[in-house]
Amino acid sequence: MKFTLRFFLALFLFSAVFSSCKKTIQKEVVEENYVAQNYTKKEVDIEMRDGVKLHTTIYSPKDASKEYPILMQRTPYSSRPYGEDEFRKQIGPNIHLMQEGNIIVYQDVRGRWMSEGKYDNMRAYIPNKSSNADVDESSDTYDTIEWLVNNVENNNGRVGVWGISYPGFYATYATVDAHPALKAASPQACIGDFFFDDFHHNGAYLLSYFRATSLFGTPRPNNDSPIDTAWYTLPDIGTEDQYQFFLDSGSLENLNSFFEYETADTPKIRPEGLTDDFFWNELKEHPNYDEVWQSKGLIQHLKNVKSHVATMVVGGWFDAEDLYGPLETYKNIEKYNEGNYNTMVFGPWDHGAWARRKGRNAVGNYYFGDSISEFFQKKIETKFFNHFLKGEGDGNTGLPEAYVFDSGSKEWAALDAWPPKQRTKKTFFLSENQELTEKHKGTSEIKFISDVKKPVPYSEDIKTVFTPRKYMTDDQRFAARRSDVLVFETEVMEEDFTLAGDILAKLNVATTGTAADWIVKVIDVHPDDVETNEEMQDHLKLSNYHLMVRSEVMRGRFRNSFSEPEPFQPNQKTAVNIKLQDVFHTIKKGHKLQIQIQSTWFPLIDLNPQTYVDNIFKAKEEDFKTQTHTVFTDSSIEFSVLE
Ligand code: PG9
Repeated sequence: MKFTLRFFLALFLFSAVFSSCKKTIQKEVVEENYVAQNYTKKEVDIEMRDGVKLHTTIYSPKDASKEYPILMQRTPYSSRPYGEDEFRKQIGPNIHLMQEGNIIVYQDVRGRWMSEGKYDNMRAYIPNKSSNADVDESSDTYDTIEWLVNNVENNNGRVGVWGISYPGFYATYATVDAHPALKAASPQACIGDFFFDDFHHNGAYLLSYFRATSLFGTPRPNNDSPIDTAWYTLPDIGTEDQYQFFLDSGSLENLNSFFEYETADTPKIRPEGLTDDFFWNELKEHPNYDEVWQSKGLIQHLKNVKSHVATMVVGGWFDAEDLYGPLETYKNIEKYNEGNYNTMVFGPWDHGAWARRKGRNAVGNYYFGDSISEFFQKKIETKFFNHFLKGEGDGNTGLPEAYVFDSGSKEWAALDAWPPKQRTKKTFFLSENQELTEKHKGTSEIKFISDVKKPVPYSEDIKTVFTPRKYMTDDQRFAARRSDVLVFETEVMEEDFTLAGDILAKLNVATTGTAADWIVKVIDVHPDDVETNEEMQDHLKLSNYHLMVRSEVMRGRFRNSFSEPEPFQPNQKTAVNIKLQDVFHTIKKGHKLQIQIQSTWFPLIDLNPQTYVDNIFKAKEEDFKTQTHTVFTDSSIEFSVLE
């Protein structure tokens, strides 16, 4: 395998830096009440241009002998604790930025918690604002920054924003029509579009997000006025066995009762004309990628990010919640804003793990190494903010365009582009004897029964969770041994084979029904004698471990358009293309590359009735039918491979 010298050198240099850092980054311990000892706290209600006041908490270093930048997070999850004598245990993006001293600000976004106004889930951006009544998260951020730089003592006039997940969405939003004082933004695992992040994947509804729905769909009681305690409750399905519960529940219509507001005399305010949770309503009344979802997508508005805003987009290769968002955010800022400082950092993390300090970095059963998050916090994130907010670093951050962790070789790489320029497309074909080969060995048909009474579990370990995370690195042998999961794998790799970038599955399929979902999983099959980490418990030994590296679903009705769904014609060979999100993973010498194809993935996603109905949220029990599906072996999968 030929690497360009530059890449190899970069890899060597950064491996040396990373391994030396690994030795030096001990788990710094922060005193229990560090924040209270070193910061003062102030809570203010900042008036927006339309008069609505947003509750804002300001932590300022007690050392008033110097000026500090402002680091802000806007959040729907509360800036609590409330009360100027109540302090968070830790503030800011990481402990280094907290200990060095920065003015740290948290704000409840409009309509949430102690802020006034009407909440709007993923509030749509208003491009041509014509009056002070035209407000969105961009104008709220602008007005907030304007107030902060003019009213907070000892600030140096430079503002940074950061946030993970939904707060990451608000961090991205800050870069749109940005305030001139905004100099650095780090959207992390940032939601880009709820039709491709979190609640949907390519049109399939994530049933596993069911309980999280009420987090955003329950309006505050008491006429929507500010409140400092949680007013919503997550539905209690009464069992840990989420698979059986949802299988027994049948049609999604049978779940409505979890979201109906109590009787009229409860304190909850019924939104106009709604009998149940307005987000559950939105999900079930808008099954297609229509104006409701399109208007809320933020990626489309990243075409004019001002060059005074440096961006560092952060994500985890094994983030089950938001992968589309950070990848599309980085790529669109890069594509439409030439000359901006825009970089990305992607590591072997699940949702938000880079902000935690656990020492040992693992996702579910799979271990990637020690102090990876700590290395990111100290050597990447802190350098980024200190350069743009405090002018540190000799003229640059010293950071690469793309700081990406190879989850197969378990090493960082510093690349000058993502996806890497030194990559080529390699296409593999399926064959009836379960081979995955670069040579097409003729077209045959492989059939399997897709039984709606026995859908393929998405994991061997399905618990009732807020949102599923650990399955992203689960061993897929349990699925490989089912007759409704097709398996195709290469010979043992004779040399390292590095996947770097997106993956495109080009399936040719048919069904006896008129609707079907198609799921593709990319798997790194470990050899029987693979080295195992001595710390690992026996059940986590990696001998023949089938590590899921990437997975994705395409709800077949959306194969040609997410807005205009269409049925399958029974028994008609049909093309279904599925784009799988980027990976950076070396299939090491001695391992095998495997593909699994299936049609159910339960209850990660809802069950497709396999009979075409306009809205699956309203499917009837009789619509759910077991069907026979066919995969033609002229289907192929195209990988981006490092040269
Ligand atoms: N994107 C994450 C999420 C959104 C909605 C429901 C559940 C999770 C997050 O903001 O954490």
